[in-house]
Amino acid sequence: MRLSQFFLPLIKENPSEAQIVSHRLMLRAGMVRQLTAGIYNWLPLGLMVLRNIENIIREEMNKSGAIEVLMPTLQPTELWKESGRYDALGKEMLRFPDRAERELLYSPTCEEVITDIVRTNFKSYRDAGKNLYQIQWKFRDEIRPRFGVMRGREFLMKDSYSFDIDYEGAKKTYNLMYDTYLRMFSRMGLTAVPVRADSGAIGGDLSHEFHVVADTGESALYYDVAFDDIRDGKVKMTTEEMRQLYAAADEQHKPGTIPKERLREARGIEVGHIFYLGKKYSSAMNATVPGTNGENITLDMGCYGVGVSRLVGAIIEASHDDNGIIWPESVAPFKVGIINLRVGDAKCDEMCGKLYEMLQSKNVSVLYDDTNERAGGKFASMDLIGLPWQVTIGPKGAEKGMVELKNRRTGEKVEVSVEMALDNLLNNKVIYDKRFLTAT
Ligand code: 5CA
Repeated sequence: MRLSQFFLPLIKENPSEAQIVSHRLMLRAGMVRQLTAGIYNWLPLGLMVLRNIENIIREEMNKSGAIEVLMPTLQPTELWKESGRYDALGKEMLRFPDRAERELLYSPTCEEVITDIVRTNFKSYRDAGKNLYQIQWKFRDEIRPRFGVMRGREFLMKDSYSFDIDYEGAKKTYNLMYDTYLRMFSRMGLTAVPVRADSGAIGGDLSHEFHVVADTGESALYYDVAFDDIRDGKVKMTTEEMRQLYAAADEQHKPGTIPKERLREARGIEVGHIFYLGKKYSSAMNATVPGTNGENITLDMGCYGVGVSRLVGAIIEASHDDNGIIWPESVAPFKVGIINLRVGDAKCDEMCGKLYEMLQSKNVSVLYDDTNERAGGKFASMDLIGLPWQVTIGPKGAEKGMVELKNRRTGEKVEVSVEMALDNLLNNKVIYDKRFLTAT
């Protein structure tokens, strides 16, 4: 993408309405714009990150055997009367009549609809053991939408729902999701601490929240120091071992459960939440299948949510510096930014153009700053939007066929030939490996 043809409305000053760094940076980097309280437009750069996060989630869910569906954002309220939850969400649930005066609601979550799909389409115990998921917009009329996409009213969620024959099956699926979530968040460059949690209006008696540790987090976390050691690479553990460690959020914390010297307290952003639901919805809504002897089996359920749009903010909270965002490569909107320091200079234009085409032909996503802005402004913008790699080409270097390659995270810069820059970017060689640099 050429910057001159892209839609990237950057903001130089800190927007006064943003209280936390991720919200500030998302506005400044032209990723989102608020339409009205807690409801956001996603501009191209923001949408690219959102899609990348979605794809990681989709891949990991598919790997776990879950199957994707798509349910509507609007639902009839009858199903909620059947499940007994019509009043449970209060004013958070947005309801309105259609032209025939039938009451609809904008889905805050989908237990009722998916249970309805399953009860009408599962014919026998052989259909059970399935985990169905979607990535779809939700609406909750939060009293205090704040921190940008972190607590929105409209937000994107991955929600999945599993239907097993018995408790053993449901527990297995729950544990599989626990493992899947750790893998999924780690692919996004995050360390998520799973904590025992309250299941609130969703229900059930076993639930874990997955939190990204950040000072701006809305929840208080209490956890075993081992989680920090795992994050810092000091300790390796299986997820089975991790499940035995102490971790709790807010009111679930029981002081004195582990020795003081092992206890860590921090703030956390909840990016995922899994629930063992048991038969709460399946018995209320009669989701049963005939078993081997024709007996009626009420399905054993679980549900598993990920805050997809919230993750965009959470990743920025976990990965930024004073100059802007630092995208983990797995979710970056572009992998590489090319800065042409002298647009109009034949050599600069030619080198930039060649590099741009080469990278594109190898399917490396690249944003080429071919605008007439001053050098200082170009550097600041490129740092702000946080692409993992920057290649700067100016007249002096171009004369010798040299470019400057910068790693956004470490800040390290090296002057290398354009071929070597290309080799680095295509083969993921690290620029600070001095042996590699001197060998050529
Ligand atoms: N039905 C279950 C999961 S399938 C459910 O709704 N769980 S939840 O209420 O915990 O939401 C799942 C995830 O959505 C949360 O962990 C959080 O990351 C995200 N989320 C919830 N509310 C908001 C909000 N107002 N803004 C942004 N993300 C939110």
